[in-house]
Amino acid sequence: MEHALELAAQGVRGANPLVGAVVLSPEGQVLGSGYHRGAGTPHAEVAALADARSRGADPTGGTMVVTLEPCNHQGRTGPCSAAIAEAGIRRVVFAASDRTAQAAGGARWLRDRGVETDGGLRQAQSEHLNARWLRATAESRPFVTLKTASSLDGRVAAADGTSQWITGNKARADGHAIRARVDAVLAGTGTVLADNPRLTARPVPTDDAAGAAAGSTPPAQPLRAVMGLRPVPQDAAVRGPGFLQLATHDVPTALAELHGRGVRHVLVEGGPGIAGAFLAAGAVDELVSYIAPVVLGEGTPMFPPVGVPTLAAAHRWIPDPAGGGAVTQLGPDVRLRLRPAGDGNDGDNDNDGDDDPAAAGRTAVDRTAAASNTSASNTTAGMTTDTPATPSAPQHNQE
Ligand code: AOF
Ligand code: ZN
Repeated sequence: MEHALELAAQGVRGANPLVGAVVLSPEGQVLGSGYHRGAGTPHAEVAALADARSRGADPTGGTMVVTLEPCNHQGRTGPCSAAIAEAGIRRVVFAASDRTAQAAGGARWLRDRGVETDGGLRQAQSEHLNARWLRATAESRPFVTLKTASSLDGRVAAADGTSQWITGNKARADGHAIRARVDAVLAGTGTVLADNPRLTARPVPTDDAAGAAAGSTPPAQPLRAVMGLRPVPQDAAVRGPGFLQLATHDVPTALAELHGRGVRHVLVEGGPGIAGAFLAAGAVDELVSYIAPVVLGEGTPMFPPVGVPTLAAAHRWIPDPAGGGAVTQLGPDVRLRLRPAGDGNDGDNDNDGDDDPAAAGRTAVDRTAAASNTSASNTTAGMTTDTPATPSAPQHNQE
């Protein structure tokens, strides 16, 4: 199970949880292993069975060790429960139960067919790994990835408002690759009015083979959601099939509407007002921050005031190694992948050294109190406005 958990962490965060699986022979030898690589790709159990077969191994009579109870539903892929039964697996050991309405019940289904099942082994680690996914699921809202692209000094536009391009091609290509695997991309009306972005996923030419390969197939297109009350011009580039306006300033309302349309992973990318609103609402599950080695000195900051009057109230983040590393160099730029601290998902006991004692003692409630302290002066990017502190400035270096 420890190995399955390590495998799980190689997956990419989003609509689905991180799940890893190992198939053992009746004698306890590893026959194959796998992990889930994101929504629409094979589930961990199916990947592990395929791995075993590709090595010429027969899983009949063996044991499936998996970090999540096998799903019992036909979703984007088939039910793992049936795949496990068909493979002749005799025993399933899993960590956490699947409590989603759609996929739950796999262990029972297997038991009813004579497969021995044991749940709860390393359950806390599995749930810790997927803490924010579990939270988003429990709140019936999409998993939220916030993307920022800034200068070294945290600015998304120069003093004159120019913002294209702070980061280089590789970082931009990476951002487009995220767009291609989310269900929706969200920006504020301010960004749409200032920058007229398309918000589509497009191949960005880079000079390496991976970039060329990515450019050979048209990427899947996310919904394009624009949040805010100001009208989106009829000739805005974001319009067309797949466009929707979320006519609200309230983050939970916007997320509920997206969820109702089947969105399970939303990429929030602009501008600072929207970023601040999601942060203040505690609704950022993952932060992907591209940082360019550029100093601007002045210009639009990536976040507006977010209710942090003192260091102890800071929004703290923890490097997230899932999906291939918390820190990645992309050409001249750096990508940080971070998960929020202080939300009940730290204070962990996984010995990965990522516990943050300062953040662990601070709760979301403390932060809410800090936010309301400054909201009287209307400097916080709360849920009552989507306009950043500098509404006339372009808000993001995006297309
Ligand atoms: C598993 N193994 O590796 C994962 C599971 O839409 P789908 O078909 O991709 O199903 C997604 C749901 O299946 C997800 O919400 C969660 O309940 C479960 N994820 N289950 O047996 C896996 N990723
Ligand atoms: Zn499954």
